This record gives sequence, C-alpha cells and structure tokens, in this order.
Amino acid sequence: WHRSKSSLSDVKERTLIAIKPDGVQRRLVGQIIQRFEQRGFKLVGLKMLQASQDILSEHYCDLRTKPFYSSLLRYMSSGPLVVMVWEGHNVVQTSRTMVGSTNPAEAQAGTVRGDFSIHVSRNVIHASDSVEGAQKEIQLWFQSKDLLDWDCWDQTSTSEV
Ligand code: IDP
Ligand code: MG
Repeated sequence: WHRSKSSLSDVKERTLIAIKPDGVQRRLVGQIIQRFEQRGFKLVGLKMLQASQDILSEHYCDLRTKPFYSSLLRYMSSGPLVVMVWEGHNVVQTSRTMVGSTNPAEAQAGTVRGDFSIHVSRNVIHASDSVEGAQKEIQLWFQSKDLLDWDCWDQTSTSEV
C-alpha cells in the first residue's frame, strides 16, 4: 500500500478539453472546470482564445467531408474558447464519459452535454477521443512550455513542503 501514492502520481495521461463558444457565452466555464477538479484530474494547461480557421481546420481535419463542417468551423470561431489540458489516470476515456454523447439528445443526465445542451451543433464541450488523438490535439493547441508539471500537495509528504 505504501507504493500507491507514487504509482498514482506516476500516471501522465493527458487529454485536451475545450469549452466551446456556447459554453463560454452561457457562463458554464466554472461548473465544467469544477467537474474535472472534483473527479480528481489535474489541470496542467489553460487558456482562452478565439480560434482561427487554420487551427480549427487542423483540429477537425477528419470531418472535412461532413455536410456540417463549414457551419462547425463558423460556430467554433464565433467567440472565445476555453482550452485546457487535464492529466490523470485514464483521463481520455473518463472525460469522454463525463462529456457524454456527441448528440445531446442521446447524452446521459449527469454528463456535461446531458445536463447543459439539447442540440448537436451547440454541444458545449470538446474532449479528445483517444490517447493518440489527445497527443496531437495538445501539440496543436499548446506549446510544451505552457503545460505545467506541478506536484499536487496531497501527493507530496509534508517534509517536502
Ligand atoms: P465529438 O465532439 O463527440 O468527438 P465528433 O463526431 O468528433 O464528436 O464531431 C465533432 C463536433 O462536430 C461535435 O462535437 C459537434 O459540435 C459537431 N457535429 C457532429 N455531428 C454533427 C451533426 O450531425 N450536425 C452538426 N454538428 C455536428
Ligand atoms: Mg471528436
């Protein structure tokens, strides 16, 4: 059992979460961050920006043939985003569960989309869908110097503080 602290803090999986323009407009930033903090994930990067078409077309390159692609880019560039990197055990998969189905009509109550949205084209939040996808997205949105590798005090013995 005495090894559990170090094995928990060794975990470095990271994911990219973005609060979309409708989430910022609706003042949902605080509530969304609270959910990730209280679940136990660690915030390692955070910024607010209005995204360019360039970065969005890279971010959504897999969707470029979809009929909703141009309206998606218009929506995503219509106002500020809050873009974050969260770290922790299994964070990619767990945050997809916390975010809920792409279509809010199918999202479970208790998920961000299931609690805060009703339409697929205004679904409040983005979360990376795989570990590899997360690595690509984190590189696209952040410089490595802006991701902080800080120690949680609750994982540090008091003699080190
Ligand atoms: P995800 O955000 O749950 O990963 P993706 O399939 O990757 O879902 O789609 C990216 C985003 O594109 C969605 O979050 C949503 O904003 C938008 N989108 C997906 N499907 C539709 C659609 O059928 N109509 C309008 N927008 C859509
Ligand atoms: Mg996706």
